[in-house]
Amino acid sequence: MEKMATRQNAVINHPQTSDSKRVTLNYTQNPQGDNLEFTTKKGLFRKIKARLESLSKLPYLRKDKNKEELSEVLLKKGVQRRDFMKWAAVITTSLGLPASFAPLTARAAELAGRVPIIWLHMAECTGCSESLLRSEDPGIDSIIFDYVSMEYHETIMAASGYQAEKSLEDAVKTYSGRYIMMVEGGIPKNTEYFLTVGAHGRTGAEECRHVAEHAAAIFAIGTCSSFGGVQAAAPNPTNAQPLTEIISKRVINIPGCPPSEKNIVGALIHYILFQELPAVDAFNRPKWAYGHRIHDLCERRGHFDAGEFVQSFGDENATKGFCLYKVGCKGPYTFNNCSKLRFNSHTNWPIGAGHGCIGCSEPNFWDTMSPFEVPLGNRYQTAFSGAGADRTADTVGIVLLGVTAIGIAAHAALSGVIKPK
Ligand code: FSX
Ligand code: SF4
Ligand code: F3S
Repeated sequence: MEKMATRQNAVINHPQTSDSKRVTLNYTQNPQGDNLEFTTKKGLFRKIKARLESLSKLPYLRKDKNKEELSEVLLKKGVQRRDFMKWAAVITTSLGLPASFAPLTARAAELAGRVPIIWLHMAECTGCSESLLRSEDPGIDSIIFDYVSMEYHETIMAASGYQAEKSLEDAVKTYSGRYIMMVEGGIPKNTEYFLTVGAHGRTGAEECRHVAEHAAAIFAIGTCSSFGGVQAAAPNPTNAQPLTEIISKRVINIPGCPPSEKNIVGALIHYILFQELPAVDAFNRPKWAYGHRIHDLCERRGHFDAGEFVQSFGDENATKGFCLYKVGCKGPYTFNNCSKLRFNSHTNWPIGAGHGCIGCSEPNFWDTMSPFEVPLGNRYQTAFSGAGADRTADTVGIVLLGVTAIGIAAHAALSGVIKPK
């Protein structure tokens, strides 16, 4: 806890843009959990460039595809270089890097075919994979994910049964110590009856432990592997657990049900750029993606502050785009970047579409945030045992947050009286 506090207190500055100043990357840490510091912005730029150059000397790994460069693949899909660079600029700023680093981000994406990934499926709906692999009108994120060296992924691989097990073993052996492990889904613990995988019926937990042992970095993709997810909701009949309860190595959580494709690809790009894990919040979520509250960057926030609320779905206030708090929006208790990055090629996001945030990137949201179309309001203290999900990425101000939550409830209740429907 003390370590966590020290780490978080040290995270203050955004990267400096002046070349003469030290650069503290508040979104990147070394394996010991210290924030990375560089003498200058140029020094950081050079370091990343050198890393990418050495990565470029490694062989391109994909055996099943011809050795096209990413630029060619993008062009074939109708993506112009200019659009690719725009994408790189968005990812660069999302990662908390200076805008001038966009060419490095683009280069990292081009080198993604040299980084082996093993993706395991546990108990889930495959929505996380879907988030990336949508076949209709794939965005740049999807194309890049199609371009990486995915050595094992049950949804998209041709092999099955013994052959699939062999593929997994081959990948673990060949890329031991080098591959990125991505896990989707909750994992039943201490049971041999739920979630057995493959021809030999290995349990999901056994498979995770085995693959984690030789992984260079481990990402829990989605709320299920980050926090247990829907199958861990009460009464959790299969004793589904997050990945952190199954393995002892450090896990970076990329929650969301499903997580946005930008957060998944961003996690990969961050790792390629730094070969370090990102700075995380109290729930092991990268701060670059989960450092802001939905409520604070919401396009309807002005209506919340003005006390203008949708009272029921389909009412006149809904047509005016008023705040969704009273129809259950959990944006005040949820940390994610959906309002900025949006979904479906940046077209929209849940609140934009007219439904409140259901808190899908928060731990145990199925239990703590439901019923989804009813405000937490006074249930807040009981729902979170007074601990408060409404914490910032850096601090857990229980008292302050309790007041905030009550303030929200009171504000909403009062404005309902004062403002005409
Ligand atoms: Fe589904 Fe993934 Fe939700 Fe879980 O996403 S979208 S149930 S987070 O593990 O497939
Ligand atoms: Fe946006 Fe929800 Fe906050 Fe209203 S309560 S401002 S809809 S996040
Ligand atoms: Fe999930 Fe809320 Fe975003 S429901 S997708 S965190 S708006």
